[in-house]
Amino acid sequence: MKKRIFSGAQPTGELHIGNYLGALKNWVKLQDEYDAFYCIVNLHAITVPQDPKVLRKKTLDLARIYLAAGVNPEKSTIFIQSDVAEHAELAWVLNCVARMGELERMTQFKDKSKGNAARASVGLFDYPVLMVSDILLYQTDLVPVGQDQKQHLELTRDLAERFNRDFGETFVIPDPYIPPVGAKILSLKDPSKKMSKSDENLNASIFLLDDADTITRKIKKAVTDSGTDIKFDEERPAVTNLLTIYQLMSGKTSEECEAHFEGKGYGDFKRELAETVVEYMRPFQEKIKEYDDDELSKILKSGAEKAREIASKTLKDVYEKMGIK
Ligand code: ATP
Ligand code: LTN
Repeated sequence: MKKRIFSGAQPTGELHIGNYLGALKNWVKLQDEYDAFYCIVNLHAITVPQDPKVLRKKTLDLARIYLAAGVNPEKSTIFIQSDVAEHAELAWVLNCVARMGELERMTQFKDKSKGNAARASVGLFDYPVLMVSDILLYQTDLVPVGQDQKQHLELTRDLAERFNRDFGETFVIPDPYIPPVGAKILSLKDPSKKMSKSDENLNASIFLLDDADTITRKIKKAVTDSGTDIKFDEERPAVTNLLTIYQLMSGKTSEECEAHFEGKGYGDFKRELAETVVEYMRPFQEKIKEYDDDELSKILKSGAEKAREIASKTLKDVYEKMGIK
């Protein structure tokens, strides 16, 4: 029996190369070896206000992005979170297992509520519990995510262990899969922050659908550090970030990257980086046009059926163990 993977992304904003290098790329790589479930987490999206029309469109667009990135519906199950009601049901149960103090420590909530918890939705506070439910419903072994989700994975393990202890063996305890390189691609404008979909500065991120001129312009305007060497160096996060993008997209080792740019200036480096990013994204950008709405609906419908089969078994077991059913 293959081990199982679960991961998801929110159908909000525009996906950027951070989402791709930190998560999606690994989803594609791991789908051969694992029984993979990739979810479009639209119930997570509404933890902050969304325009209903835009949300509906973005949900289908994100399915198209998964497919164009190389997630193969013959190998992996692709589905929309709200099509499987068990996600919300298990979240309620786990709300009764999670503790306020645990959720209060979540740094994503602190960031996304901008320190003003009183004005944030209860859903935003509870966001991690829904994520825990996504993962545990499928008896997941491995969760490929970027660095920013590490704390949520720790919570997942804690809640699973607590439930198993209190009610008997029920959930598999999942491991995070955080890639050694690319787990935190930084903003092109401020290397103290990660590249983020919700960044107001559109020049801080390279979006998956940016055209060649836009990519080239954004890289040209990206901030750099003092000094001129093009080397990996923790003290020089901006250049290290650009080199990391180059490394992942060129397929070279870090030593090869440094050797390649030895003696060259930022101008040459940025020009070559832009060409590399444009070429790397080209097949994805061509493929995304291939899927029409009918084909997508079929894939998502059969994905939801497959997901529901597993999710309903887990929820039934949970309810029986708790004396609900
Ligand atoms: P935002 O960029 O607004 O914080 P998000 O992280 O909520 O968006 P999702 O679409 O839910 O976006 O994330 C999808 C995946 O991309 C997650 O696994 C997340 O860890 C990963 N990811 C997000 N930003 C980065 C980044 N800058 N570098 C690497 N991985 C990232
Ligand atoms: N919180 C994640 C998205 C997400 C997720 C999941 C990732 C929701 N449920 C389950 C992995 C597994 C984020 O990236 N913002």
